[in-house]
Amino acid sequence: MAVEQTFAIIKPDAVEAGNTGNIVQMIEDAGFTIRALKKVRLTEKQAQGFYHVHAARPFFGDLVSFMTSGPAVLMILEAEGAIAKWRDLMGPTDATKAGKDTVRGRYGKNIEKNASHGSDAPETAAFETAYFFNCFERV
Ligand code: 3AN
Repeated sequence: MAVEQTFAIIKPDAVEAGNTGNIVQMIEDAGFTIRALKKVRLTEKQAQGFYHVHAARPFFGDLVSFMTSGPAVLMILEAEGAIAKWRDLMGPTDATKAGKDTVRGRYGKNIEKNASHGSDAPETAAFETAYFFNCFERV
C-alpha cells in the first residue's frame, strides 16, 4: 500500500472538552506520523471555503457556526493508506453510531459535534492540506 497524507481536524467540541492530547495519542498509537500541526480559530470565510462542497446542504450554516465556535487543531497525517486508515480510526460521521475504540465513539456526541474530520479521497486530501498548510509548515 502506498504511503499517503491526509488532512485531519480535532474539532472545537473535542478541543473545548480537553481531548486534544487523547486524540493525538490515538493518532500516534495507530502509527501515523504527524507532518504538520497547528491550533487555530477558523474564520467564517475559512470554514465556508473549506466546506464549499456542502454549501447547498441544509446543515451548512450550523456546520460553519460550529466549526468557528472555538479553536480547532489542524494536522497533516502520514501513513500507508492514511486516508482510509484515519477514517477507520475516526469511525462513522454520526458519533452515536461509532464504536468505543474510535475517536468519534470516545469523544464525539452526535452527527455535528463529532470530534474530528478526515479527508475522504486523494483529491480532497490534496485540497484540504494545501488549504491550511504551506510548504514551510510541513516537516
Ligand atoms: P465526514 O466528515 O464524515 O466525511 P461529511 O463529509 O458527510 O462527513 O459531512 C461533513 C461534516 O458535516 C461532518 N463532519 C458533520 O460534522 C457535518 N454533517 C454531516 N451531515 C450532517 C447532518 N445531517 N447534520 C449536521 N451536520 C452534519
